[in-house]
Amino acid sequence: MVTCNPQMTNGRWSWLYLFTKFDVADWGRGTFYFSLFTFYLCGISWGDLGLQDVRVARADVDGDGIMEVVAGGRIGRALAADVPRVARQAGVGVYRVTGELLHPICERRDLFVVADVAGGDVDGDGVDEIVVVGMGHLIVFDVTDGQLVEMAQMTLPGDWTDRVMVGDVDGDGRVEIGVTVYRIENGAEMGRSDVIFLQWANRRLEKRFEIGLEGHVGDLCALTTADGQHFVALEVGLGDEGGDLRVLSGPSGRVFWRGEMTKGRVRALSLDAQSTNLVIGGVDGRVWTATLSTNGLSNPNAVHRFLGISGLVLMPDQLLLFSNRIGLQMLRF
Ligand SMILES: [Ca+2]
Ligand SMILES: [Ca+2]
Ligand SMILES: [Ca+2]
Repeated sequence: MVTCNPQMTNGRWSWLYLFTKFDVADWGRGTFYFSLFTFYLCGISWGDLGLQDVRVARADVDGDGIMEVVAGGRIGRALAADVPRVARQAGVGVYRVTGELLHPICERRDLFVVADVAGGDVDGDGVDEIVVVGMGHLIVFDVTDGQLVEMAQMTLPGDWTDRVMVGDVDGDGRVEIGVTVYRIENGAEMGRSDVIFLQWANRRLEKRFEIGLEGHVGDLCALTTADGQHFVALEVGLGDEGGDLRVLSGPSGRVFWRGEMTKGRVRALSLDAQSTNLVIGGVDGRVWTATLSTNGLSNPNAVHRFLGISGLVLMPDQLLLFSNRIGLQMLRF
């Protein structure tokens, strides 16, 4: 059980950081360290990224083998859909996790829209880059001398670009950037998503392949089986209804596995994975885990209930959850 009081910092409401220790090695048995704990500590430390609707990812931006946290989101209040991109403000930052604190390494506050962030070694030099997507624009940032420096930018074939991932989904040993472009024709009930996969080649981003789906993609991430098969996992839904998880093969888009994973067709707008282990964040604040085997995904295992998840990221020994709806606090189990 977790209870937490909203807290006010610097005169504004902020979010809760939840740092949950668990043992990835125990995952297969569905056992998490934190499920064994009967006590918790609330409000241990404080911080404020100054962002709303925070999306998070992991990236080792200095190549020291330790993952940093990437966080991006809106600055200021939510604006109407017809407000142009250049009238908006957003930020992104890279943070070092030290104990239960996030320490900024570099931040930028001069972006227009950050709908989602991802991290990975886009150019294959052994150090991770940061990828940001929002309102039809994709930007790759390199961390150089403590600065987020723009390495590449691309205009996507549509403005409704909600999600981005970095991972090797075709098993060629190099990562792809996967980005969703959603479109709905005038008067149509159902829209369509194109997931466009890009790769760094000839010092620029080139389109490699595309997977088309009926419906809206809530989130996506790369996933592998223990025997080394590479897949992309994505949630598909429409409006408030979703939770349909699909595990697709790289370029072909062939469905390897498909199933309803949120116990009530709740949208899952946050997914993250490390190797075979998938975390699913529902819009109702529930979090599930599942493991990919050659038979597909295991039954979802409910691990936590939170309030209004905006983003989550699986770190080597922690699960970080972000929410707009609770004051900024850090929980340690
Ligand atoms: Ca690092
Ligand atoms: Ca790199
Ligand atoms: Ca690849």
